[in-house]
Amino acid sequence: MTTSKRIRIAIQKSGRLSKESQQLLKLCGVKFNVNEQRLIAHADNMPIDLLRVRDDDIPGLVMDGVVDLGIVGENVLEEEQLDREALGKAAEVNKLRQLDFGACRLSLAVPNEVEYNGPQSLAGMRLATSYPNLLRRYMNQQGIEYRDCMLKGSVEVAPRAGLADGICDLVSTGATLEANGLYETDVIFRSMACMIQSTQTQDPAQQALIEKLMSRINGVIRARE
Ligand code: PRT
Ligand code: ZN
Repeated sequence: MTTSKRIRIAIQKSGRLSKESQQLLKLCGVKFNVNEQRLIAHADNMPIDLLRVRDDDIPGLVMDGVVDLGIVGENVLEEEQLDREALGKAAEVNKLRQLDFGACRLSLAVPNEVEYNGPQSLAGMRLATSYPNLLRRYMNQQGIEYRDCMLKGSVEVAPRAGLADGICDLVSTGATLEANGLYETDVIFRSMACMIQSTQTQDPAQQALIEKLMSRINGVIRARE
């Protein structure tokens, strides 16, 4: 694997995807050491640089061609695509494959005391979310009017705090909903981590390296199945 131009891969700096993203690359033979203070980690044995950023920044960095590859949740990717489409901005990426970690679902949930008889029960509610575009798409498909309340964090406490009637948030085990006296009513999006590529990669050596890396990723994931 030799090429003059290094490829850049954006991964989550710290959070639910960071360990597994790093581990996957290491299992593919990419040797690097992460310095917690540094944004960039250079691989020693391949022309690959890792860019460690907030997960929300990853789709945009790939869409703008700032980095070649990114590992991000499909939820974050889809939300950013809808956001950019609404603004008429470039939103194209090549989704190379779904990965085998980061499983979660984006769901609607309401307080235990609220009765739910189908999506119409949510009509007129104020819903707290960090995913306004995915929420809007679902509610429009269902033909339900609602109001939103944008929160980047602490979404699950919004109903108890009197900020919202229900929420639209990520769920994996359901423990957070339960701890906050909420129950899940509608699953609106199912998500895994995925590998995305910029549509702007042109250098054939870089493309060859990306293909080699993806074939190793396929092998690692197949072996774990
Ligand atoms: O700092 P940065 O912006 O990079 O990180 P972040 O805080 O935005 O994201 P992070 O690390 O929480 O999640 C990164 C990605 O992991 C998400 O975008 C999803 O693709 C994926 N993922 C998988 C999850 C979960 N599972 C998950 N359970 N992301 C968040 N959660 C949260 C959820 O928001 C809720 O607060 O966990 C809680 C619910 O979990 P359960 O198990 O109690 O249901
Ligand atoms: Zn984030």
